[in-house]
Amino acid sequence: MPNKTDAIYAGPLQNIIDFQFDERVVAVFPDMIQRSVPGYGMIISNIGILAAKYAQAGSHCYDLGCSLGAASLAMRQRITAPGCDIIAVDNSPAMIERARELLALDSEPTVPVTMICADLQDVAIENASVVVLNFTLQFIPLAQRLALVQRIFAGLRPGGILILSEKIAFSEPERQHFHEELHHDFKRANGYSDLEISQKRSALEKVMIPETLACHQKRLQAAGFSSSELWFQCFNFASLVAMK
Ligand code: GEK
Repeated sequence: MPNKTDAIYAGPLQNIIDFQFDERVVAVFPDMIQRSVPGYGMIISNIGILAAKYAQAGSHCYDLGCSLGAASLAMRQRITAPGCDIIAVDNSPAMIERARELLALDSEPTVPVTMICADLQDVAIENASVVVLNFTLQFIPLAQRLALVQRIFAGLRPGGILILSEKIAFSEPERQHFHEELHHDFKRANGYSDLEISQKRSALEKVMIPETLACHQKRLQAAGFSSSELWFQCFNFASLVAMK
């Protein structure tokens, strides 16, 4: 399947239904995420670098909400610790089906990757050294986020890390406006029209809930993480690495 250009919200829509990770999104996903998330490619390659540093021999590395497995593939290329494997989870059957096809194209399999189609809430996290939530926590209901981060903390070995990337919100309206406008400029510069930007925003409104950096950091601390470092931010997109 060639990588198609995202035009899902290009025409005027009568009814904007809640965003879903279905076949239509899967077909355009690499294009959609590159043109929508500032620094996406850089974040993916640095997840590989972080995983190479923190993956411990004989441990599991998790990619929760893996979509097409970009972070798993980056980790797989870089991890050298012996006896590691990668467990990639997504609850969209269309995503996992395509992710498995892409994984099979990787001609030199090194670290084994298991792709699981499941709700990440139902997957045990154990003997982990690296856990990746790359733009996934924002889709988990607010009330369930602390328990999930606590479960990740409990499943990590000492010295293990959680890489948490999210679209973020700002409590001060002027800062929110500043970053949001720049993000829209980024999308316009990547060829999205104002109509596409506004229709996609409506589709995501109820399913993707961004929080402030302070809120994420407080939750990580409450879950037990000894520190969390902001290692990437561009406009309203950020990535933290939290250490156990
Ligand atoms: C990347 N990490 O390219 N259980 C499992 N998967 C879920 C759940 C859930 N409860 N909720 C949402 N997802 C990827 C990008 S995309 C981010 C992540 C975006 C999955 C959902 O099916 C989708 O594939 C992914 O989380 C979010 O590095 O598109 O903005």
